[in-house]
Amino acid sequence: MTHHQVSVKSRWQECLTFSATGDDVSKVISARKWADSPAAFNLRKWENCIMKLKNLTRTLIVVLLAGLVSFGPAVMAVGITVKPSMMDGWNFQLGHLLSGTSTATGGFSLGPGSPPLGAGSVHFTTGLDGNSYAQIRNSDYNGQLLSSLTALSYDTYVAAHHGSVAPYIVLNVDVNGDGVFDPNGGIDDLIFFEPSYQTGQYVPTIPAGQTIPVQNGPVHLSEDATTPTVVTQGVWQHWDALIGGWWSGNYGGQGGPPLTLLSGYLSTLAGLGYSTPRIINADDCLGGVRIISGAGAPVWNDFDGNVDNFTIGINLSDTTYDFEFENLPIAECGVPPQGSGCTVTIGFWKNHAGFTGHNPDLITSLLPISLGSGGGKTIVVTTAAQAVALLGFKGSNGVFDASNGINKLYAQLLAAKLSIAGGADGSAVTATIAAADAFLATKNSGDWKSLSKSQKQAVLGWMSTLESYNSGLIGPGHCDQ
Ligand SMILES: [Ca+2]
Ligand SMILES: [Ca+2]
Repeated sequence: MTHHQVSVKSRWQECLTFSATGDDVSKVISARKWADSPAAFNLRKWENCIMKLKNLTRTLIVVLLAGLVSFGPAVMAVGITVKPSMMDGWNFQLGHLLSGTSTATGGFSLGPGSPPLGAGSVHFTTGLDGNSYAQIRNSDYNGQLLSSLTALSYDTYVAAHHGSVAPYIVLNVDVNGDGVFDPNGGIDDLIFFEPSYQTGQYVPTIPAGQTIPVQNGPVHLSEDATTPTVVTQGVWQHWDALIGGWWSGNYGGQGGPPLTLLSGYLSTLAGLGYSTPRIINADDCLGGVRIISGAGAPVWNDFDGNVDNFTIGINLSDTTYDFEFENLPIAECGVPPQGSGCTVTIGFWKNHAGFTGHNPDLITSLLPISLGSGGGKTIVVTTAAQAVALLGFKGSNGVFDASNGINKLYAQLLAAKLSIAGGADGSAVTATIAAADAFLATKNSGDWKSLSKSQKQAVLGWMSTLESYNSGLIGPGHCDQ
């Protein structure tokens, strides 16, 4: 590890020679707040310095993730695995640009291919309507100065797209630093780093004269032959947003280019008297650091892609997020993950099947699930849509009837099995499930009216026990508690 530390020190010495202020890291960092004293600091040299440090930082992260502890005196690097049971400040959000019905999905998947870290990644699809969007947002960076960013990078994989789009980064910016986020008031802002614009071909810039580096070049024609691009389908690509081209929602962008470097953006804002723009959350669930796909038909129609290896550095303290698949439902913001062993009700599952505007599909990854112990009239649930129908008392014949006890048993049994598949302890209902499954192997919704009184009581008894389990009265407890 010693040579890493030496390397860090030597790189720091390089940076320090560019510093007008002195001999330790904190002074260099404070010097980067160049907007406060621009005459005292050479920004371009600082950026070159940071770029060199970034390469070293990446090396340190790899070492750290390999299980070896190696901290230099200045650069700190931490690796965090993000998965349903440990979201670590991240939340998914699905929606639609024009407040329509979202066809997007967001979650974790294995692969595709060999992700840059681990075995899995965040998976986004937009569906038929490319104005839909799926994003994952982190709320741990609220209040951080944009000028304190010393790393910002990630990897994308595009399985299907039109033209050249790939998952992009959005930062919520509190331009006037008043702690209130008001992008629609014309002062606060959203800024966008989009891989599709990293071709080096977008001129002029704002302010004029900036050089936006080509990333993942050379520029080539997109797979559908419509667009000069650096985004390539079917491979993992690394993007460095810290040195890349951004566009601003309120300060010169046109829903896309003209582009600016982050340093140029800070310069633009400083020229307007805003010297301390900060990252800001929209609320606790809607973090100010965002990775998103969609929100722009038609180029985002039918998009399918992934994100992994997101690194954000604040004052040379880097955090790298490794997104990983886990066969567990993804918690809503503020709700404990079901992977902790809790249960949820049929209503929760109906609203987390991918058909409501803002919630991800938590069901499909838990299927197939059998209602019945096999053969005969056993139902095998293989799709989220089929699950929603059964959870909604439509029974084996697809006809809504909440007075049919077997329909109600299907709903409670399926909800219980989904919770158990998601990690909840099912021992409190093992016997109930076995009895219900044996019964449902030979009976379905059409048999309800012909059942004997004792058979109906048995069905309603199983249903009631499973309802108690799903609502947390028995078993491991409901996830809201
Ligand atoms: Ca503000
Ligand atoms: Ca990963």
